[in-house]
Amino acid sequence: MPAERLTRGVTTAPSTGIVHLGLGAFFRAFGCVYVADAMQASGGNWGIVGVSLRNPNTRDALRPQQWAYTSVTLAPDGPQTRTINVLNNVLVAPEDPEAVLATMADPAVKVVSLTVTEKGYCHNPATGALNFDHPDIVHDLSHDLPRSAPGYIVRALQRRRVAGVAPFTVLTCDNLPNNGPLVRNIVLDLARRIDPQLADWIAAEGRFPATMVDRITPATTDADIASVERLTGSYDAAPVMHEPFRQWAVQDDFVNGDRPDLAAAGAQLVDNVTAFEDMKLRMLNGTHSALAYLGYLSGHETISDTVADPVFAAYVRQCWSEIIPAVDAPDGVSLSAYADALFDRYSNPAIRHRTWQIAMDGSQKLPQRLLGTLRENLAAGRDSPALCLAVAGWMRYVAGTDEAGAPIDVRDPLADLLRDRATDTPARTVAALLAVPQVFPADLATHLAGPVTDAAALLWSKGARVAAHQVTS
Ligand code: CS2
Repeated sequence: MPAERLTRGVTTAPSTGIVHLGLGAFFRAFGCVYVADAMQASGGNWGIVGVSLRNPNTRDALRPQQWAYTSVTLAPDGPQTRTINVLNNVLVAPEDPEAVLATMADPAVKVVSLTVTEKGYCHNPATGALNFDHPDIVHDLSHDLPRSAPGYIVRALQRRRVAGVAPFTVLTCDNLPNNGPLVRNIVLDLARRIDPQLADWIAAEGRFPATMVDRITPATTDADIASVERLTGSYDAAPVMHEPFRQWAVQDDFVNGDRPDLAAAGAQLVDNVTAFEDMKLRMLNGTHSALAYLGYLSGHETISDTVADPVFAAYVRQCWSEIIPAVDAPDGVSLSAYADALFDRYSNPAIRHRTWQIAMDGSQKLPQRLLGTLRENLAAGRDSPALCLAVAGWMRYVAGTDEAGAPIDVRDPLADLLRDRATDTPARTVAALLAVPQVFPADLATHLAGPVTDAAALLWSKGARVAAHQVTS
């Protein structure tokens, strides 16, 4: 007999205080759980309306469940499940942009949070500035009903200003450096082209706290859906699977101080998030990307499979030894203990986090994950052979063929351009890819040319696994 469908049942929905743009598995496994815990501890009207900016899949899966879903904590000693009941609705932006704007303009909404991935900010990753040539931005400049996340924020703030309503706080939860100031600049750039007075109002009244978000959340698979049905006895079309660990550092700067009691849920409300962000982006996301490219090229399907290979276990520790000198630890944090904890998290065999998933969108990720560290190491005269190999690994990967000659399904907004630039020899491929200004500022490219060409020569001739072994001292 088929299991019954999960539903919210008699649980009443909290009224809406948050709109979330980009409702993927990560935010449902992370922000929604913090908000559920905050409301359980301290109450408040912080129900969430999720917005999908692209496809209707999440809405269609969750609607028959009255927006309830299962969060599954994948501990090494077995899973734990919990029903999350903080969503009030899911809107699909391309189907009904007016409904999205009307909800964002509702005075009851105090916070608009975002996980739209790096590329969703429509900016130039190498400079952080809004890309006015981006097709969605070109569209949003001349239409009241937008397409892009920055467009939705600006047009909704425009409605609030006209109605005499205070702005909402924009709470970015993407893995970008200085994510609060970054999204503030992008929003102000766009607003200024639409209406300079609107931009002035946003600059004066708006708030854009920076955040550091952390919870490893692989994409949900059909096998996960079947296992949740076995565990809970109910069918859930869209559960989320995640590790036990979670960390959220949030700059405590909200319009009128209006926010859920995130501290009661275990978040760190701090004045300055930069040290947390740099540590996490460089030490976690930087090594995630390094392991993703080299692990994939070596035939490893997941991060836990990759670090179970002793060559890559040593390689990732070599990466941390190159990264740590370029990170200022947050007060009271030991970076070597942080690295040890990351190694344990990566090794969790219950987490099937595919190298292919993390390898996605590398052109948008490399600057903040690897290139900032490399820039500082170069300036300080420190060699970074393992990190240069990671950059070469990305180049080999985006060239589009694996070491056995099979095609790679490269997902990246610049995929075509990158594949076309990759050529016959490693040296020429490195030169052509270092000349992509969206990824490599020209001065950095000049300094990286030598060490990345050496790493590429090793990688192309010996393969990723042997190369990783050779750069590990
Ligand atoms: C990963 C991140 O997919 C990726 O690029 O590096 O999603 C990572 O799992 C999270 O940032 C962990 O907090």
